Amino acid sequence: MTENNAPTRNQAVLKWVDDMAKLCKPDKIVWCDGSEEERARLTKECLAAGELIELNQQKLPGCYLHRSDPNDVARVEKLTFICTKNKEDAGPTNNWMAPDEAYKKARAIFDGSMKGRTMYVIPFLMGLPNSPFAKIGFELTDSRYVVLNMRIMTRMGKIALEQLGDSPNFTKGLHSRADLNIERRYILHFPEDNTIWSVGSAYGGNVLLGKKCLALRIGSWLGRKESWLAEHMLILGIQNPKGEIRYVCAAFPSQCGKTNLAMVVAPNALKGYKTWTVGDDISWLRIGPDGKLWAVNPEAGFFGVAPGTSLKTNPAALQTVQRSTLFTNVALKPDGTVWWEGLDGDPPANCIDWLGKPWTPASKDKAAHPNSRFTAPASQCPSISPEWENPKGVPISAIIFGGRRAKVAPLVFETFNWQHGVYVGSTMASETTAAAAGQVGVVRRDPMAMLPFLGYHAGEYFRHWLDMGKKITKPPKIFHVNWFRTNNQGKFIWPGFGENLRVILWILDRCEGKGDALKTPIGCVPTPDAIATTGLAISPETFKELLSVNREEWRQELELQNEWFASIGPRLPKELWDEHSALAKRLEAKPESVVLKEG
Ligand code: OXD
Ligand code: MN
Repeated sequence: MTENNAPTRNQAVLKWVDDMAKLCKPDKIVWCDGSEEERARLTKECLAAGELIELNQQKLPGCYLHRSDPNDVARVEKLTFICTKNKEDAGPTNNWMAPDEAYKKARAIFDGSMKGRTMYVIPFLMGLPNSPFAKIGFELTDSRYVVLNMRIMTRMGKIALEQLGDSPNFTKGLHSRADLNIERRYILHFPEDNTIWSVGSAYGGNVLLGKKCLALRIGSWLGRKESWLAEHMLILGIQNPKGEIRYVCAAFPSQCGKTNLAMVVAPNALKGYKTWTVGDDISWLRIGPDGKLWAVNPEAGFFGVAPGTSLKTNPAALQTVQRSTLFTNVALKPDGTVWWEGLDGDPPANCIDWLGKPWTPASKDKAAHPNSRFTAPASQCPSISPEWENPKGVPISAIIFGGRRAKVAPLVFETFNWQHGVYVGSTMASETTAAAAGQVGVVRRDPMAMLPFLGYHAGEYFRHWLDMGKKITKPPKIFHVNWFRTNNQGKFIWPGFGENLRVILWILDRCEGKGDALKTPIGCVPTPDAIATTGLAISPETFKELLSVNREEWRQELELQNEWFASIGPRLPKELWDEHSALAKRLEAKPESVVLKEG
């Protein structure tokens, strides 16, 4: 048994660690405590082993660069499985493997995979200590890089052990790099066993098991069981000139600017407004005693996409990553600082690219990988909310679903009620991005931005959302936004970034029974003057185009939604088909032009 040097007497933990050690056969087992001493020791070992490169410590104190294996740079959805006893329970949107087969396949790869290596035991907490939202997980890993990342992304060590006490109630995560062979790579979730096995990868989204695996896939399963929601949503606080703060949650597919919106800065034209970051990727939502929906960010750090992050797009993120940050697959400049495409200023005259090769602006490949990342403590963010560690969470006024659509979806619309909002979330669509391996630019349905992160059947997930709606006595309003609408030349017509706040202010007005809106078949859009446009170089015609709802495009959209709903099968709630038919009817009805003053 591993008991001797273990900082816990929890028998369930000790037995499981022992069993996993027998399988993986590490030379040594180290229990992580999350201390500064541990960070310094592991960093030193990583530097000696070439797993980290020290960056310029004057300019970027506590910052290091990691280069991953070139075949291991993104989440691999085709190797990600939900392993439920019944295939039907994983649903049509997930890869499924029978638990026995999955354990057997992975066991063969884990067997002896840690020989000559150390197994690190990471106890971690997702959420805040003493919070009804908190969940405890363990990750056993043979990667120091994983330990260092988990230290930033979660609350790890003693704090998690204390919270767990003697309880056998924890998520069992096992990870080994094994031989980093894509043919022997699996990301396996066993929701019925509260277990995650990830093998053959070292990329964050596949191996930082607290994040997508626990907080979303296993989290969504637990959420259904325990009546809460685990969602792929940022949490943002908006303070008005009177000092009142309202919070919104927003779901966008990967690489559609969630981190940027979570740290958005009010443009000069919106004097007196201030924004507060609570979370940039994941929300756990529960019904509070007041009947409202309350959200917590279960993470402690940001695992953000570097390319495109600049003073223009996200000054707060740039400030956040100036210290104690791990960079993965970005370019290295001669002065020991980092660079990526989209960073302010000219590209460096020369640097070392993410593969470790010399690069100049004449090189045809990118210097930083399009999915290169920074891992940084959330506490370093200049806009971090004073409430971000409140164990109760923050009350949510609005839920925003955001697709990435060149046409069809207007800049913003308000749904008619919770059920209609769930329908809009369930039919969200977007183009694929570089966060996941595979083709980029293909339109796919991404319900609630959860397609790659659902821990169970999509139809039942929608049912769970509908059921939650019946229990929330003071539900947030649900909206849909699309920052990505283009004109006929294919150019974006909305400036995005800080200006998105103008749209959010209209959303908040609507939540308070203010803000003018026009009822259309798809929902309520702002009247042309309901969104502040002072200081925006947008013509009234363009603004009209941004808010327009084209009935013919929506009829075609309905056809596509038909196929999508049909693909979910009989577990798709009837209410969503009803919403689909109701929209079809509204599209056929005579155009209305009712201006609604009331929210
Ligand atoms: C992420 C993702 O890394 O959504 O957050 O892929
Ligand atoms: Mn994400």
